[in-house]
Amino acid sequence: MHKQTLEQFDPDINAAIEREKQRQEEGLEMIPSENFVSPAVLEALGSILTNKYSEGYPGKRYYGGCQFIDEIEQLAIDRAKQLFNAEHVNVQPLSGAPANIAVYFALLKPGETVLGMDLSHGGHLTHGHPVTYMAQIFNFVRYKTNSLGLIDLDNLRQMALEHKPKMILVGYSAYSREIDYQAVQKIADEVGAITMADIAHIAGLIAAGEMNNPVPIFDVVTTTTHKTLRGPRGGMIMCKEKWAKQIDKAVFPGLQGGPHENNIAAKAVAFKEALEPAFKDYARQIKKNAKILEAEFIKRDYKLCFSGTDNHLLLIDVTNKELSGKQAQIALDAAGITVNKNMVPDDSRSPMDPSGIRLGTPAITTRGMKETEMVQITNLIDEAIKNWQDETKLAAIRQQVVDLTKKFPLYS
Ligand code: DSN
Repeated sequence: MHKQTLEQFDPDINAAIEREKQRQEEGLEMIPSENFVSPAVLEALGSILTNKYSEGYPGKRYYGGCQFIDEIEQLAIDRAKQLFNAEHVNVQPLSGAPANIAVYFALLKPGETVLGMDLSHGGHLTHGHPVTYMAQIFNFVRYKTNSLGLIDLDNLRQMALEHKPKMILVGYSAYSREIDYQAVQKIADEVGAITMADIAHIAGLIAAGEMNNPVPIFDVVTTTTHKTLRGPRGGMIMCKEKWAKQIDKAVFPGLQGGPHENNIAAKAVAFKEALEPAFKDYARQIKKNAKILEAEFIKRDYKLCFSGTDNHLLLIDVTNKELSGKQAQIALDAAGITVNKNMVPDDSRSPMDPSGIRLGTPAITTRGMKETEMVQITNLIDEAIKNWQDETKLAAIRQQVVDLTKKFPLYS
């Protein structure tokens, strides 16, 4: 093999990475599912562990030479157990979607019914949206939030009694409120359903004790590790010991091949970070920052879905500002502020040009931004939305964004 650096061997890729680095440094990253990992996480991710095959689990591998890999994967498992108070953990899922799919295959037979949240009310594609293959295999019945934007537990119970689901699924990707897991478990017990929570968005807040933890209550909980948990891009499944064998078999050999041990090592590093007291301060600040945004947007007459936020994200219907979610996303991009267009509950518009934008505070909080910056950021977003057709004004806002981000350097 050659021993040139990336810059020497592949200047094209190197230059594109540098440009992306500059974009991250100089922009306000407000997509609520994104974050910035620490240099230690990056180092583990880019390590020589990527060279090793290790199908199987610690102590039970199909390949030789796994003694150090076992050590690393076991550390990741042990730290995740401590972080979430879990009985059993599988750290091998490559990301959130395969983690969810593995759970369905582990615990359901084709045709069985799952009660899951409607996508436009905050659910996720992998929770049974008709475009997914899972929707062809299992029978997903969708519940919705009520007019206040809350999960209507009486309605959920009625639907559970009517449809007799094998599984009830909670945990969302565009929902901003707390979830009463005890109440959902009670409904599941009444109809004999398995409980599953997908905590991908809020895992970091849960780990820090800032939101309710379903892990000790529910049968199975999936998450990604790269959102509020601030680890590498990847997935994880936690479950009660009684489901451990089925879950592990579904991940490997049921769905995946060799685990990505560089990724698992980076997960272990992120879990160590999340166990530190400083992570609790981080999670608390994520929520505080989101609350400031909530108040500031309400002051400026923005329409917040679900009547506000209890976590890290806000879903805003921007149509009262005379533009669509797509137009808002494009304007904000031009201003150096990254959000994503998003459906709002019962949206009359299409997913490619919906009524809303979804934004959140995990990444800007990682940079160290606090209350003062949140007010400033709301002003910048409001200005960009008001002037969404004015390229000169958007460019001027972008300069203010660059000036702001310079005060909160990331990797430089
Ligand atoms: N794509 C993720 C999000 O942005 O919420 C969920 O998978």
